[in-house]
Parts: sequence; C-alpha cells; structure tokens
Amino acid sequence: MSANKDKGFTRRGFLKVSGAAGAAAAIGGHAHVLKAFAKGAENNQEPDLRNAYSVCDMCFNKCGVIARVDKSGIVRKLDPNPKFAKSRGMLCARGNAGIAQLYGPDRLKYPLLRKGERGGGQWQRLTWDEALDLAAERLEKIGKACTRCGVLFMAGTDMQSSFVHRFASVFGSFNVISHESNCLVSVNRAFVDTFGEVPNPDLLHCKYVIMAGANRFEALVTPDTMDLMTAMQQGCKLVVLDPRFTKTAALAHEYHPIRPGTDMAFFLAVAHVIIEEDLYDRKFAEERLNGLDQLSAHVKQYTPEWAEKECEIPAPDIRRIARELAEAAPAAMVYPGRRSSDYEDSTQIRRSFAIVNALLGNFDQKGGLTIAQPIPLKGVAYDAPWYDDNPKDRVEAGRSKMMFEEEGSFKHARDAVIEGKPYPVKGFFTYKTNPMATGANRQKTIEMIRKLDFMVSVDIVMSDTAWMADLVLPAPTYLERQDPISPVQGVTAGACIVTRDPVVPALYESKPVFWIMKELAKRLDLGEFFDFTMEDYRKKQLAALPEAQAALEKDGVYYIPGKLYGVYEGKPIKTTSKKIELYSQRYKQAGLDPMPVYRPPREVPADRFRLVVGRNGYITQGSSTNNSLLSELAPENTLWIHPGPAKKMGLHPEDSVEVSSKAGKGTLKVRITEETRPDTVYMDSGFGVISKGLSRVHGKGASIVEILEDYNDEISGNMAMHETLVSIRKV
Ligand SMILES: Nc1nc2c(c(=O)[nH]1)N[C@H]1C(S)=C(S)[C@@H](COP(=O)(O)OP(=O)(O)OC[C@H]3O[C@@H](n4cnc5c(=O)[nH]c(N)nc54)[C@H](O)[C@@H]3O)O[C@H]1N2
Ligand SMILES: Nc1nc2c(c(=O)[nH]1)N[C@H]1C(S)=C(S)[C@@H](COP(=O)(O)OP(=O)(O)OC[C@H]3O[C@@H](n4cnc5c(=O)[nH]c(N)nc54)[C@H](O)[C@@H]3O)O[C@H]1N2
Ligand code: SF4
Ligand SMILES: [Mo]
Repeated sequence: MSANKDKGFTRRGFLKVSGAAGAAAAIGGHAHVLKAFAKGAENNQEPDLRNAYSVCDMCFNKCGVIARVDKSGIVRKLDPNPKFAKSRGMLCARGNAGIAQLYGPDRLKYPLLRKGERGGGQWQRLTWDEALDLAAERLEKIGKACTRCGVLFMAGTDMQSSFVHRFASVFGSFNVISHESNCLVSVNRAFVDTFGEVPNPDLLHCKYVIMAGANRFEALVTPDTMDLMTAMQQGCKLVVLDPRFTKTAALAHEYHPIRPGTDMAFFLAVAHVIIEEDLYDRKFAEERLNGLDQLSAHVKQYTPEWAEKECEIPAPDIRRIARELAEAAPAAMVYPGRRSSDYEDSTQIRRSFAIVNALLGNFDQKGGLTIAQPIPLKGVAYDAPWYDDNPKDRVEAGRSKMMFEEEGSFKHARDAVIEGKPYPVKGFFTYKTNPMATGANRQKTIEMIRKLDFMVSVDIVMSDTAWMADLVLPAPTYLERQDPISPVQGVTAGACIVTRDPVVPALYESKPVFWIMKELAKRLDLGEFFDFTMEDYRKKQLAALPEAQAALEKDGVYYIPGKLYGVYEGKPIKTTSKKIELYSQRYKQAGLDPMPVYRPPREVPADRFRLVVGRNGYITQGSSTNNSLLSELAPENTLWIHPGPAKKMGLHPEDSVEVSSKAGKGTLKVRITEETRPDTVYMDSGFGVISKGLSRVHGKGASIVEILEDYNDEISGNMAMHETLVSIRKV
C-alpha cells in the first residue's frame, strides 16, 4: 500500500490497509502493539491474517464477527461474518470499535481492593488468591449475619451470566437481578400477558410498520434494523411516532412528533377505528381473540378526535393510519419495541400496542409477529442446596404487582436495600452491568452502596459501578473469552446457536467470571456445583444437537431447522383463556385495569421540560463512551433543546446550561435544534462519569442518571425514565 510506504505508518494509512477502525485504539493502548504495526508498515507488506470467528459483544445483539489476527497475535480488524444470517452481514460502528475495547489503555489489569473512603479512588493491588479468599470470607460472613439472601447479585447481558445465576442459587440467594428491569420488562410483560409470549417481529415481510418509542436506525437491533431497511426498499411503509426527529424518523415515510407519554391515546384510537369500521379479520377474531366485546365497548370513548387533543396527532391522520394498517394486515404491525423503561404505565402503553397487533391478526403470520423458535440447548443440571434460615421471598417482592421472577426490579431492590426492609442486604456482586450509569437517580444508587458491608464488581474497566466497589475484579473482553453456547433468535433467518473461543489470549491478569465463580464456589464448599470445564459444559449443551459442533467450527454458527409461521395452528395460545387476551382476567384479579385505560401524563409547566432517554449509533447504553474510537464520534453529550424555548431563555449555540430535577443536576452545552419538541429535552447517556479510571470520558458532559428521578412502571417494576421534568438555567 503506497500510503504506508510514502508516509510511514499513519492512522489513515492503517485504515486504508485494513479498513478497520481499531488501529488507533490499539496504538493508544500498548507499546508492543505499536511496534507490531510499525514493523508491518516498514516492510510494506500486508501481514498474513488468521481468521477467527467470534460474536460481537459491544451490545447484546450478538452479531457474527470474524477477527483478523496477525502473526504476532494482534487483532488487526473485525469484519462481519457473512454466514451469520442473523446480523445480515452487518457490523456497526460499535462492533468495529471492539478492538479499542480489547486494547484500551484503561483496561483493568489485576484485582484491586479499595483503600480509604468508598469511591475515593485509592486502590491496592491484590493477587487473585488474596482477592478470592477475601471475597469468599466476606460473602460467608454476610450469609451468616443476614442469611444468604443478604447478598444481591446483578448480572448484565452476557453469555457467561448464567454462571453468576448458578452461583447465586447454590450460594443460597434468590436476590438476583438483571439490567432488564432498566430496559424491557414492561414491553415483555405486555406481550406475554396478551399473546402468552414475547414474539419476534417479521419486519422483512412486513408491508406497514408503526414504530413508536423505538429508534431502530440508531438503536440497532439485528436482524430488525437490517430487515426494516430491506422491507422499505421493497415498499414497506414506515410511520414513526417520537418526540424527537431521530434517524429513524428521518428515513420514515411519515413522522409525527407525538406528545410524550400519550402513545396509548393514539393506539386506543386506532383500535377504535379498526373496530368501528369493521376492519379486522372476523374469522381470526372469533377463533383467537378473547374479550373483543369488552374492548369494543371500552374503546368507544377513544375517538381519533379525542386522541388528537392528547397526542397532538391530527384525527384524520389517525383514521387514515388505522385504515392503512388494516389494509396491509396481517403483514402489518405496531412494532413492539425494546427499551420500555419509560412511564409509570409503560406496561399498559405497550398493551395498547399489543392489542392493535391482535386486531390486525398478525400473530404467528408472515410479515407479522412470529414465535420465538425452540432451541434445545441443555446444561449441567444441579439441585441447589436448601438453606432453612432464608427469608420467604426476594427482597423487593410485592413492590410491583407483576414483576418477572427471574429479572426482579433494580429500582425496587435498591429501595429495599436502602430501607433495610423486609430484611437486610449487605453484599452486592455485579457482573458486566453498570447501574451507576444506567439506573435512574444515581444518588440513590450511591446511597444503596453506602449501606453495604461488601461489594464486588467484575468489569473490564473501572466503570462508575466498579469505582464504588470494595473489590474490583478484571475480566477479559469477548475477544479473549471462551464462552458457553448461546441461543439467538434470527427471525426469518431462523434460530441459531453461537459460541465464542478466545481470538487472542486473555490480557493482563483478567479472568472470566466462570473461573471466578468456580474459585469462589471451591472456597465456600460449593465446588461440586462447578465441577466441570467449559468444554464439558458445551458438550452437555449440545447433547440434543449432535451435528452442531462441526457447523460451529466451520461457520461460527449453527442454524436450527424449524417452522417460522403457523406454529400455533390447531394449538391453544399460552394464556389463561387460551386465546389472545384483549381483556385480561389476570389483571382484573390483581386489581389492575384489564384493558388499558388512558390517563394523561403529568403536565409539563411552561418553565420546565420533559427529559427523555434514547440512543445514538455510537454509544451502548451508559458505558461505551470511554472507548477511544467511539469517543471520537461522540466525545461529549449536549442538551437538545428546541429553538423556541432556547430563544426565550437567551440561549446560543455553545452556551452551557444547568439541568436540574428533584434527583440532581448537571451542566452541559446546548444543541439548539428543531429535532426535538419544544416541551422535550434530550441528552446522550454515558457522560458525567465519576470514575477517574475512565480517563478519556472523565470530565466530559453531564450524567443523565444523576438528573433522572426514579419512577417505576406500576405493573412490571421497570424503571420509568421519561417521567422526570427538569428546569434549565443558563450558566
Ligand atoms: N442512562 C441510561 N440508562 C439506561 C439506558 C440508557 O440508554 N441510558 N438504557 C437502559 C437499557 S435499554 C439497558 S439494556 C440497560 C443496560 O444497563 P447495563 O447492564 O448497566 O449496561 P452497560 O451500560 O452497557 O454496562 C455494561 C458494563 O459491563 C462492562 N463490560 C463490557 N464488556 C464486558 C465484559 O466482557 N466483561 C465484563 N465483566 N464487563 C464488561 C462495561 O464496562 C460496563 O461497565 O440500561 C438501561 N438504563
Ligand atoms: N447504538 C445502540 N444500539 C442499541 C443500544 C445502544 O445502547 N446503542 N442498546 C440496545 C438495547 S439494550 C436496547 S433495549 C435497544 C433500545 O432500542 P429503542 O427502544 O429503540 O431505543 P431508545 O433510543 O432507547 O428509545 C426509543 C425512542 O423513544 C423516544 N421516546 C421518548 N418518549 C417517547 C414517547 O412518549 N413516545 C414515543 N413514541 N417515543 C418516545 C425517544 O426519543 C427515543 O428515540 O437498543 C439496542 N441497540
Ligand atoms: S449491533 Fe453493533 S455493537 Fe451490537 S452486536 Fe451488532 S455489531 Fe456489535
Ligand atoms: Mo436494553
């Protein structure tokens, strides 16, 4: 490559050679990496690259990756795996930036014990033996003093998270939560309680999509993002409802800047039109729907003219959209969405989405909502020991009416720990999750942590959560790990299984959580429950899929043959009534509205704004902002504010503002833009970090979770992150 020859090794030269975004980070990280690159450049020859399959872990999507590794064992480039149909040959900006995750200079290198004050940033290096002995001793002590449920475990999305669950279970704590109650439990609740399960949207064959409260062209979800693009090229119409003019809105055929918190009004009015004008499939309704009469009576009041006053979408548009949807049915849908940690009635809002889908008769149909395909993975079975002195239930039990048993609620668990009720929780183990950056009301998370006797965090960097811990344990990134086999739903591509083997050996002293759990179990006399290697475990997993191993080795993925549509033909739906529940008897019995009843969102006074959460293509949740490549693209956050109020406040581009709420405040620059409603402001997540171990992002922007108040969805216990009204002041 002449660019290299002429100029020596430059970043641009490298990008030309390999097309990878990864080099800069690699250079920033390690002298030996720099040397390896420089040598390649001097010789002016493309290094021989070995190809290694992996699965991207820069977000939960699990896109297929081929890592190109050079002779000296350095990952030079990450490419999409073309045989991995679920990601449709895509690797996004964050996926490419995985190299900076691996070689980032801020990686944790060895176990660290807090010295001095919590959160004070003073650490002492420990050996692994010292760290594990200490952790085992402290966990045991808490178990004795507070019962074993006195240790709360929290694990984020990961192929190894199941080992944390296994450990918690054999240790004896049923207080295990995931990030999901900050993410999607309300949409899952709504769809499970309507259809008996969480369906997958067949966007590829869909002809008409309404997307509300989702931003699929920035908040990427594979295969949905790619399928929607393809479908739109084939004539699918996209209607977007969002208070912000997102990238998805920009590409849509029709966009409505809906008043935040009023989606239910819109969808109840759509249901009104479909029923009033007899636009639904009678046969499907008769066979499959439960409660159509009740719904018909219920939605009479919700006319488009009424809805217009609530959601600010013109009534003629609501009528037209309802007719167009019904015309395209069953290959039409209200996209269920993903993150629904929005409002206090988010489950009921998403129930209104589900109900319109039910009326469209799109369940289990091509171009509609398809059924997750069964994936017969096994595991190493175990019988967890019984501890007599344990309390009856989870610490946050009963705080919301219908929490998922597996996921619990971060918000409620945090309150319970702070209150010490119904019993004390004094230990906290976090793995690959960063609630200090992703749980609304950061001061409350700090308050919770201050109540603890002992907190362990397993992370790859000194996240804000690790920063608050007593013991920080360094983990390898996905490119260094051997993982169990994991199921992936690919919708039209079919269900598949994937796994990970190390692309390169683990850096520093990092150890996978599987090993950490095994070592802790040994020290706590629970070794028998982890008496297997990862190879043993995988073999067991594949017991029912003998042909899969060879495919995984050859292609990095194995597809499970299965039926995609008509799965329920001749079979009952998995709900109490055995039908799709427009009306929910279970809700009625639990004292909840059996059908969604519209209640207007709290008014936004003239001098205040609603703060909403969302994503951009370069940031994953609250925690990728320190990645050197991604931070070039999103170096700090700004407050999106509409020109109308900005003018009234005398704000100019580049001005800074203080944004405050009952929870806290932050200062950041403004972005004056018509891409948000005058009553709504927005900022990216993952800034305003407290950890000085995140050297690149520390000191940049403001933290949204410092400002967000902690409301929750009444039914599911999901965090409700769009309920906060903020004041803004020029500084
Ligand atoms: N402010 C804000 N809050 C949010 C959201 C938001 O957009 N903004 N989104 C909500 C949603 S939808 C979700 S899903 C949740 C997600 O909430 P979290 O589960 O907290 O997700 P992340 O912010 O991605 O944090 C992941 C953590 O894992 C670490 N990590 C990354 N890779 C590895 C690894 O290989 N091993 C280990 N051990 N650690 C690793 C990262 O450094 C980081 O500390 O947040 C919710 N809350
Ligand atoms: N680039 C990127 N991609 C990701 C992730 C990431 O962090 N970064 N995270 C992954 C994860 S874990 C998830 S859960 C998904 C999340 O995917 P989505 O749920 O699609 O994404 P969000 O951007 O969090 O929120 C959706 C949109 O809702 C809008 N909104 C706010 N209030 C209202 C309202 O009242 N009504 C309506 N109609 N809209 C409203 C916001 O402005 C925002 O644009 O993305 C996944 N993909
Ligand atoms: S969407 Fe991007 S970050 Fe997420 S798994 Fe796929 S390539 Fe990786
Ligand atoms: Mo999420």
